[in-house]
Amino acid sequence: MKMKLLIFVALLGLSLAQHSPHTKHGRTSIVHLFEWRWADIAAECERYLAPNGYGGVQISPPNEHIVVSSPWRPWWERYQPIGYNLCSRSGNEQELQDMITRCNNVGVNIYVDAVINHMCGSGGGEGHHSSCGSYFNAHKKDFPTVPYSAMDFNDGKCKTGSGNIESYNDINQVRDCRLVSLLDLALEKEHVRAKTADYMNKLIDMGVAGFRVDACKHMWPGDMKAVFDRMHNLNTHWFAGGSRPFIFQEVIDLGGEPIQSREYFGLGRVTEFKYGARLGNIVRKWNGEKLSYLKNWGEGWGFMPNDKAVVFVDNHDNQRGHGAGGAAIVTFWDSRLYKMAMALMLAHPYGVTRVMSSFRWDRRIVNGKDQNDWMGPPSFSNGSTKPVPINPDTTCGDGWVCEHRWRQIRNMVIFRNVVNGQPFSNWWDNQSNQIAFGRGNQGFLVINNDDWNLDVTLNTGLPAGTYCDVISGDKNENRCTGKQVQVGGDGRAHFQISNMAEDPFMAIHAESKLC
Ligand code: AAO
Repeated sequence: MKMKLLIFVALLGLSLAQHSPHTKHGRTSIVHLFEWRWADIAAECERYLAPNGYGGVQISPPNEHIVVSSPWRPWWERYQPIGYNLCSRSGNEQELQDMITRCNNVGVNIYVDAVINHMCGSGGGEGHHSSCGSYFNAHKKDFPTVPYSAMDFNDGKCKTGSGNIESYNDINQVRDCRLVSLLDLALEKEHVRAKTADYMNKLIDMGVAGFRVDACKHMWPGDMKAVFDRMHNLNTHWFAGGSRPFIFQEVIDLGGEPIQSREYFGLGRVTEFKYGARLGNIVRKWNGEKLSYLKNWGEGWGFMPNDKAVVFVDNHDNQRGHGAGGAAIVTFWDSRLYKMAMALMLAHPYGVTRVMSSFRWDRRIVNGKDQNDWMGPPSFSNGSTKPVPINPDTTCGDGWVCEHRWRQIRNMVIFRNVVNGQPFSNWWDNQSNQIAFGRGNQGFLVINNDDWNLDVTLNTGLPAGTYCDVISGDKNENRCTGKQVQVGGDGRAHFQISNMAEDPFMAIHAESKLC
C-alpha cells in the first residue's frame, strides 16, 4: 500500500514538472519568433531578448518538411514533416545548435514546435521536394529518412469515407483520421513512439527547454504520455539536474466539443484559446462586453486552472483566420487595441504568457476570409527566408513586424517580471470600459477604452514617489521620456487619459520609479 502511494507520488511529481517553463533570472514571458531564421534568433537573444527580460522563444518546426510550390512557399509547409533531419526553412542543424547554445548562454530558453501527430499531406507527391532534399513518397506513405512506411499510419482505424476528420463531435475520428488530409501517425505503435521520442531527445540533448506540441487534440493522451515518458531530462549544462522538459500542448477547446483541454493537464500545460477569443471581444466591445467584466478574469471566466494555462492574444493561426477564434481576435493589424490587450494580458497574473512576433503579408479579406492567409515569410525570389534587419529606431525592417520590440509590449513584459508573484490588487472600474488594477505594491495599470476621458484619483498600492509611465515612454538613467505619475504617501495618484490617445493606458512599476 505504502509502496503504491510512493509510486503514485513519484509519477505525479514527474509529470507535474512538465508544467514549468524553467525560465531564468525572474523572466516570465515567451515570444514566438514565427518563421525566423536560426541565425536571426541567436542574434536576437543576445542583442534584445536577454537585455529586455524575455524568458524564452518558441521557434518554428525545425524538422525536415515538404517544400510546397503551389501556392508558392506557404508558411504552413513546415507543419508537413517528411522526416526528423534538422534542416528547415530556418536553417540547418549546425545553425540550430549555434542558436540554442547562444540563447542558453544569455539565459533565454528555446521551445521547439514539435509536429508528431502526422507527416505531410496525402497529396504531397513523390520526390525530393523537401527542405533537405531527402526523398519521400506520400502516396506510398514512405518516409525513408525516419524510416516510416505504410504500417506506421492510422488509416486502418479511421472510419470516415474520406479518411479525413469530418466531425469534431466524434472523438475517434478526431484522433484516428487525417487532419486536413495530413498522413496520421499511429502513435500507439512502438516504432512510432520510439522515433518521435528520439527526435525530441535529440533536441533536448542539444539544449532546448521544452516543446509546444502541435495538434494534441488529434492524439490520444495515453499515446502522448508513452512518448513523453521517454523524454530525457534537460541538458545539465544549462538546467538543474532532474529538470523535465516544459510541455505546452496545442488543444483548441472553446467549449462545445467532446475533447476537452483537461484530458491533457497531466502531461503539461495547454494553450487556453478562450483567452484571446474573449479578450478580443472585450477590447472590441462586441456583444456588450466591457473592460469592467475583467474583475474576475481567469478561472472566474471558466478558463482552465492558472497553473495549466499558456495564454496569448493571438497566434500564428488565428491572426490569419486559421485555427479558432474568428474575427474577434486582435492582432498587429489593429495595433491600438492590440497593445491594450497585450498590456492587460501581461499585467494580469493568470497563465504563462506568450507574445506573438509576426511577419506582414498582403492581407486581402473577401467575405470574411483572407485570400492570402497562406503567404510565407519575407523571402528572396528563390524562396529562402530573408534575415531580420534592425532599423536605427530599434524596429525591424523587410516586413518583419517584431511586436515584441514595440515599446508598450516590451515594457509590459518587463512589468510582468517586476510584479511576478504579487497578488492581483486594488481593482477599480467605472462599470464601463475604464479599469485599473495593480499587483501588490509593485505595479499598477490604468486603461481607458471608453469614448470619453478618464480623470480619476486611484489607490495604486505603490510606495510614495514619482514614477515613469512605461507606456508613453521609458525610464532612462533617472529621467522619464514619457508621462510622469505622482504617488502620494497614501498610495493614491491622479490619472488623466484621453480617449483620443494613441495608447489610452498607463503603467507604472517599482523599477520605473524615479529617484
Ligand atoms: C494545408 C492546407 C490544407 C491541406 C493540407 C495538407 O491548408 O488545405 O489539406 O495542407 O496538404 C497548418 C495550416 C493548415 C495546413 C497545415 C499543413 O493551418 O492550413 O494545411 O498547416 O500544412 C485544427 C487543429 C489544430 C490546428 C488547426 C489549424 O485542431 O491543431 O486546425 N493547428 C495546428 C497548427 C497549424 C497547423 C496544424 C496544426 C497542422 O497550429 O498551423 O496547420 O500541423 C475547430 C476545431 C479545431 C480546429 C479548427 C480548424 O475550431 O475545434 O480543433 O483546429 O476547427 O478547422 C469556431 C469554433 C472552433 C473551431 C473554429 C473553426 O471558432 O469554436 O472550435 O470555429 O471551425
